[in-house]
Amino acid sequence: MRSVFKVIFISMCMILAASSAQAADVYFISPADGESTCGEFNVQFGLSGMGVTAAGYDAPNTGHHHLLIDVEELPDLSLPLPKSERVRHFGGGQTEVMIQLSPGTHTLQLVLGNHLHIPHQPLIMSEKINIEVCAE
Ligand SMILES: [Cu+2]
Repeated sequence: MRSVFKVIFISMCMILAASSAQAADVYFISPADGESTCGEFNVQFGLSGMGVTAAGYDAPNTGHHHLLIDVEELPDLSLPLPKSERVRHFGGGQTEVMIQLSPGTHTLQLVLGNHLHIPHQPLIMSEKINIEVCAE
């Protein structure tokens, strides 16, 4: 009988662990999808179910933000994310940034990466949002 309870307890722990991993979510606090903006604007990154840490620190259940700007074709997500103007790393553990983009429509997307800049598996990626930048 005791071993039955042990199995049930272990199973419940595994379910809880799995559901907490699935609960991780990355999202934009701002701007909102479809928002119009002029000039420099603030992008705030939201994360639930995990913690933010600086790149290089291998702490469980943590990662750092990557902002994808106008990225239509995702890079190989099993490798460290490349670093460019369109794939920006926030390896200092930042959760927001001021950016300026050319007038027109742009897409923004967030991807969480581990201490080696490799996206987590399963992926922790935001919806892709659209923003409209005005011509000043
Ligand atoms: Cu990175």
